[in-house]
Amino acid sequence: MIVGLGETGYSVAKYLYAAGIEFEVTDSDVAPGRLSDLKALVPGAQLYPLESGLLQRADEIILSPGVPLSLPVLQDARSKGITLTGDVAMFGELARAPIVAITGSNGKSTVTSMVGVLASSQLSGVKVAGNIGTPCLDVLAASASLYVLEVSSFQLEVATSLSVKVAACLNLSPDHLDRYARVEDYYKTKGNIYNRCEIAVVNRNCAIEFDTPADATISFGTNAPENDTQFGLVGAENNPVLTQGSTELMLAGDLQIKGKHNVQNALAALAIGYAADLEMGAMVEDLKEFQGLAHRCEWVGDFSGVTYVNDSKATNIGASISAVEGFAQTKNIVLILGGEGKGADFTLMAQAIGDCVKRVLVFGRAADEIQTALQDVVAVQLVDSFNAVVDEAIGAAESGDIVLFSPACASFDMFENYQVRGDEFKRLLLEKLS
Ligand code: UMA
Ligand code: ADP
Repeated sequence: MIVGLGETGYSVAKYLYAAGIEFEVTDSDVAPGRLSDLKALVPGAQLYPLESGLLQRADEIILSPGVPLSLPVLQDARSKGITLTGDVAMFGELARAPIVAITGSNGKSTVTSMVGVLASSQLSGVKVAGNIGTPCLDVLAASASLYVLEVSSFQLEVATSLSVKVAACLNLSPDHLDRYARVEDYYKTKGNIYNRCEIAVVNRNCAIEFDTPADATISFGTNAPENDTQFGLVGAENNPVLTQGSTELMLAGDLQIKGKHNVQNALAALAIGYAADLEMGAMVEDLKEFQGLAHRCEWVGDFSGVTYVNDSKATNIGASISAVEGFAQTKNIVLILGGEGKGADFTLMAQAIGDCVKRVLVFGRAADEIQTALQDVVAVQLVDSFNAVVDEAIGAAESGDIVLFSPACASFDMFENYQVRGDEFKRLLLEKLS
């Protein structure tokens, strides 16, 4: 039984159909995104409503990540002994090439892409997939040499015994509090990445420690490394050297992607690549060329001395704090926040906002909540449409400032996803400024 017919559900359907395994599909929406594709794939395919009687007839239930395990219909099925699984867990059973699995609250897509690029320049048959956008079963191939998977906490709820060569949790900060009762539950779920790994890559600066293999744990962090199993930073704070043990690898300033968080992402990618047996010299040279991904602190343009940055992928407060900190030393910031708040505590942003943010513009469903949380530390202006928020930002910024769209919220209250939101931000800006 496939539950949820989005990208994951459709990918699972394609896999099962090709393997000749019978399945049914259920979704709480009557017209889910991939219904016409399913009907084209399987003549006569039916979509069923998500209800208990149906689920209890299943041999196995394959959940889409957006479907919470806590749904009573799923708990009922589990209590009847029916196995609940997901595409990542299935993939782990089926893959014949080593897997590198990357999770964390922020930086997953950046580091996954980096590792994909570094590995692809040294090996043929590297496949990059998972939460980054391509469901993992879509890249399952006999010719694969290495799988680099971005894995979300939602996927790790059911992928509790994923066998991987290298597992990494990049960092942890609060997110998805509309799904988890306590932030500790979210952190604990992230730790499932290490349950069956050969080599663990951990962040030395992360406050949460997981149980990882004592003789096969490699770490990265912002302090100096003590031995060859540690990656870290030495030298000047504004342009440190990325280092493994006592071996200097590269200057942070030689990276194309900017901000302290991206230096950490680069360290993580090198540590993961090292654990996956990639050659260090070639990795360092390739990393220097890495351009970064759209919607992650993406430079949109400079107009009348004002720099405009699209960070639409910042969908939680930890991401936006790191974006603000990345620009804090050089610019006055006009910060745009808002969208679907997912239960976050926005007062946690107050300290980072400090003196460097001159004005905050808020929009979307969480606007009131954010205004209440931050109005004692900064001027906060509530704006009632996305179009108007762009106008207000242009009006508020003076030469030398930066307009930073780093919303700290999910996009689903107003947009299909963060890409559509970021594209709309860029479109409106260019329309108004060029
Ligand atoms: N659905 C139900 N009942 C529910 C909830 C959802 O039936 O209670 C149905 C919806 O009606 C819809 C389908 O499930 O038809 C959607 O499934 P989904 O939400 O799992 O989304 P997919 O299209 O399968 O995409 C998922 C990931 N989405 C989520 O985890 C929410 C994608 O990550 C991922 O790229 C894709 O699988 C491939 O692995 C997106 C994401 O937002 C980018 N991830 C979160 C994040 O990064 O913060 C975790
Ligand atoms: P994810 O896939 O985990 O959402 P991305 O690589 O897409 O992460 O980056 C999303 C946003 O998170 C970026 O736009 C940036 O604001 C922030 N970010 C990226 N890397 C880090 C990091 N290592 N620590 C904190 N924030 C980060």
